Amino acid sequence: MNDMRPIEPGWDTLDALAAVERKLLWLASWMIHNANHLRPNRDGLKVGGHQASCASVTAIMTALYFEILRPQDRVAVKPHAGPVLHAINYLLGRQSVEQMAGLRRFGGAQAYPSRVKDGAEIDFSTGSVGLGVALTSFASLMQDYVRAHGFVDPAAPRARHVAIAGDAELDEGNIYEALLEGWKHDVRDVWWVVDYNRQSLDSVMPDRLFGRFEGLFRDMGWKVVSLKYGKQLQAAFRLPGGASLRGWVDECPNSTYSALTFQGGAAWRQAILADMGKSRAVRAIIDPMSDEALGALMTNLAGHDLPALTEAFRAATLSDQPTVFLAYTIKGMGLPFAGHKDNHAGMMTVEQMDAFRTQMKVRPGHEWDRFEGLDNPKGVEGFINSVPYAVKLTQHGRRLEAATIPVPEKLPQPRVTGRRMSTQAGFGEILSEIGRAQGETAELSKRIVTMSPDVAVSTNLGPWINRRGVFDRHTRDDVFRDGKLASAQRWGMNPEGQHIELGIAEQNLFLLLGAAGLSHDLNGVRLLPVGTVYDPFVNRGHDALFYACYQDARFLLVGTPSGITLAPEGGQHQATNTPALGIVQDRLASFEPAYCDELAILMTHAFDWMQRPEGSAVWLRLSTQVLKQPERTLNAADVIAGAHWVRPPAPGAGIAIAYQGAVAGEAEAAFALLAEDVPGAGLLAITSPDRLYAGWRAAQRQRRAGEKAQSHIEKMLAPLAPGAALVSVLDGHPAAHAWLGGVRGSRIMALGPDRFGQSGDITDLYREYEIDAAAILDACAEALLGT
Ligand SMILES: Cc1ncc(C[n+]2csc(CCOP(=O)(O)OP(=O)(O)O)c2C)c(N)n1
Ligand SMILES: [Mg+2]
Repeated sequence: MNDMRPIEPGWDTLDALAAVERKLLWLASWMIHNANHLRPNRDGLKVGGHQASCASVTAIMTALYFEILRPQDRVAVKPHAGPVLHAINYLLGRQSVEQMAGLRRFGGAQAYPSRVKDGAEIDFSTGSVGLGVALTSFASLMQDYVRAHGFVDPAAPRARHVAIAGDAELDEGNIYEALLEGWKHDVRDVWWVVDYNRQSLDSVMPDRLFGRFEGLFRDMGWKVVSLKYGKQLQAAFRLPGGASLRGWVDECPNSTYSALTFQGGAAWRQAILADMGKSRAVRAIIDPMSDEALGALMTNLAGHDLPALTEAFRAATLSDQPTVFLAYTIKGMGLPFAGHKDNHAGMMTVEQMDAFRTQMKVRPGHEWDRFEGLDNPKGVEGFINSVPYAVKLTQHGRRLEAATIPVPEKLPQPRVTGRRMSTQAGFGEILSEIGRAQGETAELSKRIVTMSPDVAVSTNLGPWINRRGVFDRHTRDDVFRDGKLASAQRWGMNPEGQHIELGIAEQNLFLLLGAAGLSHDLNGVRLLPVGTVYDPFVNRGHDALFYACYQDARFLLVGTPSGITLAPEGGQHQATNTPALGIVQDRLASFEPAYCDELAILMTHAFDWMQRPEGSAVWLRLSTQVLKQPERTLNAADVIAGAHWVRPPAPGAGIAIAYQGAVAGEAEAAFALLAEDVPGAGLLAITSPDRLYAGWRAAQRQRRAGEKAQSHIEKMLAPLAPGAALVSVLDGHPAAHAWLGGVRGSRIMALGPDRFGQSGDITDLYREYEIDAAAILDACAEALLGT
């Protein structure tokens, strides 16, 4: 027991924890009840909430938050236990009644914990099951990273990264990808506490699963702590006849156990007697018990047993080995639908809530009072005020602060003018130059951390890695280099390395980018994470990318190569949807430069934008298409805003060609011919349909609010005649550009592959998918003729 806590005589920590548990169960249930029954409902839609899922995990969260966790620890809470987390923060004085009463309402507490919308007390957002759990492992890896690089005070206590997981989350494949990657990186200080209620949304889980989980985790180097029976049941098992009783419960199928729990003590008695009625010893245990006491005994699982939970957690704090706790629980514990298989979204009726209120000794009108109905309110208050976890980390609560890293106005870059090269090669060269860590870029260089799912070499990260090394907690030699075997890659691994190697699991890339991209908040250390991936395989990790953006993680994603321009590679490597994804993804600014001068501007911008409070993550879509690099001076602001004129149109011009990315050469060739017939025509380079669209929407909003505003695309297109023709082209689905026609009512011909690609050379593929110079010219003719 923690002797330091001010507990009154005759009252110990466990009493206080039990009171807190009771309060949390009440508050979480009431929050959901209030949202569904007591607020006006304007649209007739069920508001929802998960009282059973909350009840299932209340004791676990009580033990963790009020006894075990320390301020530096970071926690991902299963999404549908959000109300318990809000109630915890309320008891700790960090959540308001208004927010709780506003659960699931616009501006109120979010349905599922959200860093961005709920604020500084939420360490990790959750919602898409499985991802929050896995994120803890990557956050722990990043803790090792910032410590190994000397970015934090070595004396500062290490954080434990804890996921409070639903058992159905273990069905998500990304969990196992993360386990494997975590094993490779020898992660530590991770706990996954599984609320093992053996129920998901639809059903009760097969019994045989349990053994599988244990084995899987052990194989990955984890410690497995099975928390099955509470102290009361353990004591009963020690009595004569106890072994038979234990054998019976052990063998009891999950579905029968759930059903008996729902039915209660009499049903338990009947079932036990039916199987073991002849055993005098068993009868000696159960006969003297009331139905209620028997029901309580049989449902005394360790996941609801504060002594068992605190004991196990405390023991585990002695080691940094990753540990999974399989805590047996009952979904809906303590509520009328405990154990019922349909209880996932089940809710107490008004009558049931009234009875529950009486049971909790809460007076009507005092439902939100922090200590209402508790036998020892002063004692509980004193206890809560001494909770170790509750120490604020900064004036912003749990959110740390990190200074921004200065970004030079111009990044060091190789001379590209006149060279024939691709944006992918340009990216590799610029990063490699930064990797020299000289002059103005010294600090920037130190804060960049790169990562890639087994495509570091093929996305041109190699030269950077040669300079900066591969990160590993342990120093590992480069056998090839030591053996003097020729290789372009000189990759020893050591704690100073700045590239994190990942296996081919794109979800892991995005989870790691997510964790690294929150390092300023979580570790108080500003990092500039850069992840590379083949552009089509962004799709493979898209939910985790979405998740990283939802948390407002800051990183630079480089998708390369992309589109049908990776021609012979063909097949499923050609994704046309990524430019559209870049437009629709919130908190991700997406760009596609055609030339390396644009790329350099955009990389500089990205490192700055990632660090701004109003900024976001950045996505660069690059290509292996080799283009002769132009000699010119660009207006950086235009490139960043999303478009610049390569050949401005004559005032009142009737047509312009707009291109994006790798098809620049085709557009230029078509333009040269067009300009012979239509001398005033314009050629527009689009570097970001995403920024253009966002800017257009913002200007519309401003104008609706009565302000004067002109977006960048409106400004760019202004010289054209009203109703002028626009021909746009990109190596991606043309929907990314089709909206441009709406800006000034232009007739638009939007070109781009809208079918699955295939192998071929660029000439054949551009012709087949109608993005070559001839197709662009045809579209110009069509647009001008107006047919
Ligand atoms: C990726 C994803 N798929 C589906 C859902 C919908 N969903 C929410 S909770 C849930 C089941 C959760 O079961 P479990 O994790 O065992 O939690 P419990 O409520 O039993 O504690 C599902 C399928 C989701 N949130 N995320
Ligand atoms: Mg479950």
